[in-house]
Amino acid sequence: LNVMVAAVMKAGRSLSRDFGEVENLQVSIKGPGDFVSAADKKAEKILIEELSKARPGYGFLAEESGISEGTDATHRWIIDPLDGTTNFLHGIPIFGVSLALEREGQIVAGVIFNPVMNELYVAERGGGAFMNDRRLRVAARNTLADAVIATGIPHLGRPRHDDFTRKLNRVMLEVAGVRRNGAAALDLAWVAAGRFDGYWEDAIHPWDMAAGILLVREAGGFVSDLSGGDKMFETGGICVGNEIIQRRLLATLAGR
Ligand code: LIP
Repeated sequence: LNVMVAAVMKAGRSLSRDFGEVENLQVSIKGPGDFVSAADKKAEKILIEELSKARPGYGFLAEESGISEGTDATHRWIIDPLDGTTNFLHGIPIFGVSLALEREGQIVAGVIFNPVMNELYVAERGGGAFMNDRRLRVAARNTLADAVIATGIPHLGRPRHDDFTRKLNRVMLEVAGVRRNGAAALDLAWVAAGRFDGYWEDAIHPWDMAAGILLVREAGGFVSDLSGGDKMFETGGICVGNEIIQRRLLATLAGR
């Protein structure tokens, strides 16, 4: 965890500096509605350099550079150097670095850092979840009518728009409020912190969710894919909350 925190904070400080001069950054388009900037690339380079120095041989799954096999087949870093790229490029201070460590296919540590809000989220399997050293618990609200639920809205070039609006309609009618913050890793961290009561999204990537899944679980929350299984990475779908909210949200999404 010390290695992870040091790497994430270094990458986060780099993002902070670039955020101050966001209008001068080089931006390229990966696909419709999907951007990458010099800031993402710089932060990813910092993470890969720091982590390779500290743990030579571990493999990587990184948003910008993809998969690289390590000599150590049991460990893999999962990296999103800048989650919330669109926010970042619009000067919206809701973005962060997300880093998880997988051991034999299981997420064993996760760190998420929002450098603007100076919030550092840390979780280790079996060791609890923390934000700036404060222990986290998911919210205790147990009816959807009291719940604030976060989601992600598909953008240009993303599949399943109709499916999303159907699901949103069902949820809207049941809950106290719906939010769209634009950074999946932070959405998950905010569920762990009890700010959001639940969160669902479809068509996101392992790097958006790996660290956040562990944070939610270690904060006492429940996590599944959109069918109630554990194929979040494979399907890109995720639904989280405390035991009751997670179950009710899943049922509402499915129209039950
Ligand atoms: C983004 C997410 C956002 C989600 C987008 C995208 P990026 O990640 O965190 O909330 O709705 O589809 O995946 O591209 O900024 O790392």
